[in-house]
Amino acid sequence: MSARGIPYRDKAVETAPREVIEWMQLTALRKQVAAALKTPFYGPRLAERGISSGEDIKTLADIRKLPFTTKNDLREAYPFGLLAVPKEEVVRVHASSGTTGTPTVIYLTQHDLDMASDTMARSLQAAGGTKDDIIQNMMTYGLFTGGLGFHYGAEKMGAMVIPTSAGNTLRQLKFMKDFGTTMIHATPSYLLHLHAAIEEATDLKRSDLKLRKAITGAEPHSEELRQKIQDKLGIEVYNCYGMSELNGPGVAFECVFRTGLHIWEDRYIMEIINPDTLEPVAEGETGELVMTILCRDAMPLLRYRTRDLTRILLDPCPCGRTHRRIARFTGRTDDMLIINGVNVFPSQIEEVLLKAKGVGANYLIIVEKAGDLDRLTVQVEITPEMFADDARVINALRDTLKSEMTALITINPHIEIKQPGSLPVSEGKAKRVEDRRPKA
Ligand code: DLL
Repeated sequence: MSARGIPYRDKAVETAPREVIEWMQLTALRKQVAAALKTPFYGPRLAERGISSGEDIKTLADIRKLPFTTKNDLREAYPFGLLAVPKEEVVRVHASSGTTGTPTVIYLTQHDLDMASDTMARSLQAAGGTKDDIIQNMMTYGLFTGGLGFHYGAEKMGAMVIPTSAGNTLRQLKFMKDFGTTMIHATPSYLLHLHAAIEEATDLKRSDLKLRKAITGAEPHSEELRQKIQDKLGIEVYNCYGMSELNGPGVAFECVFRTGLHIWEDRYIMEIINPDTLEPVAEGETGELVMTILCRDAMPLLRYRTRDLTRILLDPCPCGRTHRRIARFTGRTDDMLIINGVNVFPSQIEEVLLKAKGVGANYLIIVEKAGDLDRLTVQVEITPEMFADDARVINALRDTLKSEMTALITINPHIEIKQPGSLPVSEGKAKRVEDRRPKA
């Protein structure tokens, strides 16, 4: 592709010299620290480190004086401990799974929402999206940012957005055909599922569709899987990374060259650390991505430990953007599972089991593929007393566990009740999770 053909939303910022990006980062970081000082959560933590004003950050290297923030910290600060503006200024809340029943929430002012949408629009334009696109968003609408977060960005770009949300594949296909959808947003596993549905459909051929691009993310996937989806659907597939704590999708995004994900460095400061020593790794080495958000007034987030493992790509991108790229993610440093794009912590499942009467000592969480999608099964040993009880009581326990888990993790598990002592007991640390899915 010629340099002239490269799409930008804001070329001056996207191709700004490194010194300019760093100046923007320093200015914004000082503002974020000043905002953080106003919050009940960060106030005392920053004071402890001798930081009493944004001006205490003299250079970008001073970021290392700031504390890390973790998902557990967000739980501690739930619901409003990180609020830096009067509550009346908040116009939107999003949330993601916490490690227990307490979710991690973010709040946004109207200005924050505009910035988040602009970041998403910038990402979409980098991938070649335009205002002429007809975009069907197949990610769940609600607290999850893949729905509304993406939607507002696509609208900001000026595209026609069809908010079909997740699931209901036959209706997805009907809309794709009837509206001439050119771009879709879905998890990688759903894209494969969609392809299988197109193959099976008797009243639809691939040539009936105008589809040219898919944006995919929310769960790990390999380059091979991208190729497979591209080949099957005959489209370009772009990797998009984000997390609700950082405003959702579009934090890092592939440009038309699709060789790694640009991080928008005027909106985020990235660090890659060794998760054991918490020290920075050498440039180009794999480590945990740590992010500081620079574009949010309502809720500052300093040095957030994403738990996602990646590395910085050192070669410049032919697109001319100066915002550095990171490689496809290789895993996480914690035990979070991503099941059909939904984050699930084993501790959330355990929390439900511990509360229930009649549940025994052992359980096993199994994640496997059922067709192209993921399936979650929880095998639960019950107590000898419960086992001796009426089948109706046992069925009622199964139903309760199923509905309580569905309420907490938003996906519907299969519950298999097991007799006492029937699950394997491992020596040492119990093995509670079996992820039987092929490696992404
Ligand atoms: O998954 C936001 C999102 C929506 C991203 C739509 C992309 C597209 P959370 O539910 O908070 O937010 O989950 C964030 O999902 O820490 C990663 O572990 C994983 N993840 C997200 N995108 C990717 C990706 C949304 N492209 C968590 N590759 C993150 C690998 C991803 N993992």
